[in-house]
Amino acid sequence: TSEAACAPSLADTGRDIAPAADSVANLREAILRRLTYSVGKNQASASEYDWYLAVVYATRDRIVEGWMASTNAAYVHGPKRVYYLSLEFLIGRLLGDALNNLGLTETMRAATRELGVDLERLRTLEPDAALGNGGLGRLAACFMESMATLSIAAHGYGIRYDHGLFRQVLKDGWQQEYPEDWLALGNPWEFKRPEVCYRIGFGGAVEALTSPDGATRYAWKPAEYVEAIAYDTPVVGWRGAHVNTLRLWSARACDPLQLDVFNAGDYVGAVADKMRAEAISKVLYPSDETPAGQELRLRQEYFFASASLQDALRRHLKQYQEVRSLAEHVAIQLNDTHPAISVAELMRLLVDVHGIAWEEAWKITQGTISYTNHTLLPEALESWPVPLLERMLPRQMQIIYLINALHLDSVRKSGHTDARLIAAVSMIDEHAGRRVRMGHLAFIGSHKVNGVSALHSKLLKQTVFRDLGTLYPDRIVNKTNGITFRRWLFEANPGLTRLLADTAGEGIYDDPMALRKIAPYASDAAFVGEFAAVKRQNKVALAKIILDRCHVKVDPDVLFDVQIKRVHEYKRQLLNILETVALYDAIRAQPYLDWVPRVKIFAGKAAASYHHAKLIIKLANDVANVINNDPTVRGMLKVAYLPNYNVSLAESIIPASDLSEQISTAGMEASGTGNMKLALNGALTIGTLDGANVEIKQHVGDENIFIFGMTAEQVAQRRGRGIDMRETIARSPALREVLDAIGSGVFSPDDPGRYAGLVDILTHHDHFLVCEDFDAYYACQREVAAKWLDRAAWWKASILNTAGMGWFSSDRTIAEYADEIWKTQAQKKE
Ligand code: RUG
Repeated sequence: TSEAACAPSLADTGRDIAPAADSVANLREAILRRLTYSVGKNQASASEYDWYLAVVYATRDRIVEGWMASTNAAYVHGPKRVYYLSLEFLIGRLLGDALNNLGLTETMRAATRELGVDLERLRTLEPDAALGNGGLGRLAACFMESMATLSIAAHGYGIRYDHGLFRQVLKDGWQQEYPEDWLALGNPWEFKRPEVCYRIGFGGAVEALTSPDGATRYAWKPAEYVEAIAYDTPVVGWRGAHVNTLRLWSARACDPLQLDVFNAGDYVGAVADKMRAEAISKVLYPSDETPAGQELRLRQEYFFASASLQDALRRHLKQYQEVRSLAEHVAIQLNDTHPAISVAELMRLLVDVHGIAWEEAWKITQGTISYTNHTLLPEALESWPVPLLERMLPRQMQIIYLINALHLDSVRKSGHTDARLIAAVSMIDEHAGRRVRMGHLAFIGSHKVNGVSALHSKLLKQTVFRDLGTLYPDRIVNKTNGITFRRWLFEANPGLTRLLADTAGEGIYDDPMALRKIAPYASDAAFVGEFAAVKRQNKVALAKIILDRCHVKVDPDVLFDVQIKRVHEYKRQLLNILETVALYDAIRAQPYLDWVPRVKIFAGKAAASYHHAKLIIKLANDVANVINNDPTVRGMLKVAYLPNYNVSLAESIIPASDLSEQISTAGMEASGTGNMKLALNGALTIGTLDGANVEIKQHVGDENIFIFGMTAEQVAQRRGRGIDMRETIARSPALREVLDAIGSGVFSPDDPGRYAGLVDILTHHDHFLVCEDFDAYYACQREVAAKWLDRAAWWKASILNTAGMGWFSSDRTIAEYADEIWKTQAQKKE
């Protein structure tokens, strides 16, 4: 397909970054053996997909021994183990990653060439493993790779969804969702472990049992059981030195069917229980920062938390023969509130199953668990109705009540009796029907709670966890997110990687801070020329993808202005669209001016139920239609909305970007990680002082980033004055004109009223302050254009972005977690 033809080439460095001992002949023979004995084909009859399978198996074989060695060494040397519990892992493709980390890319390329197959084409046959919605899931995938790279004995635990994030199709500009089927042809990376199987209970009742010594024990008798079956994927670190496991759980009914019902002729009824059980791992919830609010979601959360904890305890018992020392040897990280039920479940397992006294079990739980918060948005902070928890997880609800009672007792004992404070720190929210605040449960059950950027962690202390933070002042810490440079630089941008290594030395492969060494070349004409040539080559490749998928022809020499992320009001794609329309108006009004030609590139999915976000996608496409077909703009401005944004598409867009749009309402984006990937690849950021933008500014230098708009404090103040924007709009003729045009149907002649509601919201209830920031943003975009015209200044800033981004390696982030939260070190050599 043309998709294959347009994909960036696999670590096309001309040499293996981390050369391995394997020879081309060895690999060629290994592929052929796998083709014959695992795929069951000969060379003459093998399809491209058969070759792909054979190549993956041959690659995987080179990981497995290291995997076993790492696993054994963890038992022998006993480093503290880390369990990373995440409902999402947004992995993408694995072949390029594995080859790159093993140092086998070029050897494999040569081996496949000798067999008459093209490695690039094979690579594009791999479906993206999209078991996540966005930044949170991608962060988990980067962390897995960094933990392996740093030789930390870690397991990732999550759910093996049959269907990951939906496939987005744009039909007449409207988002349509289709199920994605990444497992349709099997998954050659994973190992099914049918023997690793846990029974997960739901519903039923709790029985109090009094033992002969008079003590009361509680036994949960679930009404229903579902089995959790493990599937393991090895995660190989940089240079292949250490391999960890990503263990994903699949749900299976205890009985495949009800035979009596089947024999009575009710074939559908006979498998109803099986369907209900297996629905748990059917689909990833397509929500990002919006509450799913579904019972099935809670079943998913408990299912994977319980299976993972049972598995961790089993491993601990095997190694240490008792559970009391758990906190000494195990760190469990909760990735967001989704696994927060783990606090109650670990208590249940320790107290009810392993017979540990409550106080000791609580110490163990708190000592073991820590929690990462990823959002301040109130609607994304999970809470579950008490009656639902009571019905689905009755023993866990009892435990939550008891944890809460003891917690509130200790609050009162420490002298805090104020009713407002007690209500605020209680795990039970009494406001709108009784609900359990899962963030509070995670906070109280953890020894450390972290935010994901300096600003976010500061705001956590001031807002959602203000009162809890005051009671436990040492608990909240910051761990600014990071990205793995192996995927987001070495693999996604091999041309740039080669240039950086040639200039700054091979040290950049192991020490991201060594990127600083290219700073002195930021004005060196020869280096700038090569840097620009790499960018141009990447832009040519992206232009092909845009032509192919959007039918928009773009000139690779224009400014590529990129906003790629989930579509959400707080991320303010709308602000970008309004500016696009204002620029369109300005170009038409004064066509003779020296406009900087640019293409606005958008990509991103909206949650299926988020109608407003879907309307924003439609607006971007409507605006694109009008502008791209208007001869008066003469290519000065184009708009392209690339459908079905995923990890692989990001790998093509990011190396080709000139300008990175990070324009969220200040205080609302916890961190962002796309901002880091783009800046690392030399895009200049236009952004607000939000999330990790603040730290990116510190690292790349104030003069190499475009900052505009209100700060988080100013946002709070502005909202305090109300969010009616009529006066603001009245002061801005450009904004008025844009809103009039959109609201009156200039971009939707087929349905002139389509955007009347949207404009009405912006005018009267502009919670995300799009209007208030509009003028500053428009002005800042003109500064961008001015800088673009000064080519030397632009390239200097671009190079200094790449040079300054070393700190944002996820290796640094993971090292901080290991030191300050998990208290673990690299595992000794296998
Ligand atoms: O929105 C946040 C991003 O700012 C952040 O970079 C990412 C990783 O920390 O997590 C995102 N996020 C938050 N995704 N889902 C949530 C809901 O809590």
